[in-house]
Amino acid sequence: MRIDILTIFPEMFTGPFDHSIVKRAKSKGLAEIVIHNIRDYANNKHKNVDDYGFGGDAGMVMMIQPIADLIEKLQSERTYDEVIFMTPDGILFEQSIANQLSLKGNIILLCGHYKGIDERIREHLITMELSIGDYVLSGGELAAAVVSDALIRLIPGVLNDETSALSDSFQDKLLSAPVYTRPAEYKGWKVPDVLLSGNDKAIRQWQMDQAVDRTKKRRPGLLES
Ligand code: 6GU
Repeated sequence: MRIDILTIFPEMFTGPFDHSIVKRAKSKGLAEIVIHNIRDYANNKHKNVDDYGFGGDAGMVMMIQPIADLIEKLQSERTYDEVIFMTPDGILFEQSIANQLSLKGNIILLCGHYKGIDERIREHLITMELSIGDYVLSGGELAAAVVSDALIRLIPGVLNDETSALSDSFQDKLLSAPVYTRPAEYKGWKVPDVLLSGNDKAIRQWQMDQAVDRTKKRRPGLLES
């Protein structure tokens, strides 16, 4: 999978993709993330990427030309399955959407800023709009990093059996059961007996009960759907 991220703050992406599972996916050649600076495509003297909004509302709007030229250049080089705009008024990103998008070959993530981007970009160039939750971030960059991470760990071959995504919280609309490691007792804090019993069937049953119990208590809405 190739993810192209379009941003006016490319420096924000030095870090999030250089550790852990995403780093391994990149070094195995299973994921490629390419960061593009929208400002490099501005064809005006001052490399401006925004302008005053029509209609007199205070606030700057990201203008069409640099973004359109960048998207069109990328699309002339390869085919993209989705051109996604990261915005708080997009559809809510959740595990089922991550599962679907992880099967795609190439996607573009466009990060917005200021009051927004010229609506004509959304009308003519964007195929999907995603939000990561009902709160406002300063820009789409952190959201794009969240979405990229969630997709990349699902690419076949990225995770091994031990880290399998199948047991993730949300994969079966359940939160995960609690986990423990050695020591079996720490200053009187004990690991549940069943986990030390060696009874595999009883352990699986306990884990399922715990998952259902936690989901009922913490996220009852997940069980209704
Ligand atoms: Cl995708 N962008 C911004 N700016 N804020 C958000 C968001 C995205 N998702 C939730 N809040």
